[in-house]
Amino acid sequence: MQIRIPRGWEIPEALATPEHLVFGRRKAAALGVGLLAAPAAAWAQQADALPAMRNTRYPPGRDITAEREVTTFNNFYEFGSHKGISRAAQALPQRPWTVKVEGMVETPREFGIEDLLRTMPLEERVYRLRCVEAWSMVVPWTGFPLSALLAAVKPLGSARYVVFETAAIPTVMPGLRQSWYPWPYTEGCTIAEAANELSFMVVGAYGKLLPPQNGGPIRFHQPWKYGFKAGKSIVRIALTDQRPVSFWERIQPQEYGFWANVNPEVPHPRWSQASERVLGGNARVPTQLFNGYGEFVSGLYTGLSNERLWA
Ligand SMILES: Nc1nc2c(c(=O)[nH]1)N[C@H]1C(S)=C(S)[C@@H](COP(=O)(O)O)O[C@H]1N2
Ligand SMILES: [Mo]
Repeated sequence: MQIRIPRGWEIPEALATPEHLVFGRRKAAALGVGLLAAPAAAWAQQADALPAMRNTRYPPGRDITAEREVTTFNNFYEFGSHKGISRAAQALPQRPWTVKVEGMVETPREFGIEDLLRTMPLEERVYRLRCVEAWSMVVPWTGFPLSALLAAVKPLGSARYVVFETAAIPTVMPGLRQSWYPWPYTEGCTIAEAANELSFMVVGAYGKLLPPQNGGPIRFHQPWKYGFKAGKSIVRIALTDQRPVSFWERIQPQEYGFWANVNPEVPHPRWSQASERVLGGNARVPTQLFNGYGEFVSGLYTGLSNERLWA
């Protein structure tokens, strides 16, 4: 079956994002102005629209989590080490925003977020996200395959890893004052994992631009790995031949490693990973190997039995 995915530039004019409005709304929120007048609020809602065709190759097998849950229960330590950071995160300016893609590539480039929205092959994917803390959610993300971005810079044959570096802006991120954390938040994966079709750069959720608390304007997601691998608000992607040591691995290497593939049979040192609480209720469901994405990714790990693949 052919799935036709609309390109960014095929978004109907009426639904395209008037930049000043989005920015204005964020700025209003950052200033604590709160709700705009009703007609302006309706406009602002439309300004957030980011329509894209759903790719049905990855059926989630569970109900989509309510948008309200996903946008108000977050891990984003730059804004504080608790789940209630969504309001504080509105202070993160979403425009202008650039992502450098550099290191071991033929043509290093700096992309403006608007260029990515216009030129990358946007589609919607409903993915499960399993946090290492044993909660999970199901989110309709809008984005594009990481492979499409890497193709634009042409990785060198010598590159072995992809490193994701996320924003660190002290004026708007109170969490950065917790100076014992190794900021900026950094994550990474192998080139083979990056090339996997599931590796997804996320620029939207629920048919709208990605809100800052979920990592707007651009984050990463590999749904077969624990959520901490999914760096938010990315500013730099570097290709390298050195395995990166990521944020959590630096803090607590016994508990959080490089691979962090979901496995219900390998407990965290302090809790079981056998089941997970689905956001929006107290129901627990069994956790699945590779978070249920084994058919797409298990082949990445053959011959790596000496590696600690599961944490
Ligand atoms: N920059 C940054 N990215 C981050 C984190 C963070 O603290 N800072 N937390 C991670 C963790 S532990 C999880 S579970 C997911 C949560 O994403 P969500 O808030 O959209 O649910 O983001 C990940 N990405
Ligand atoms: Mo997490």
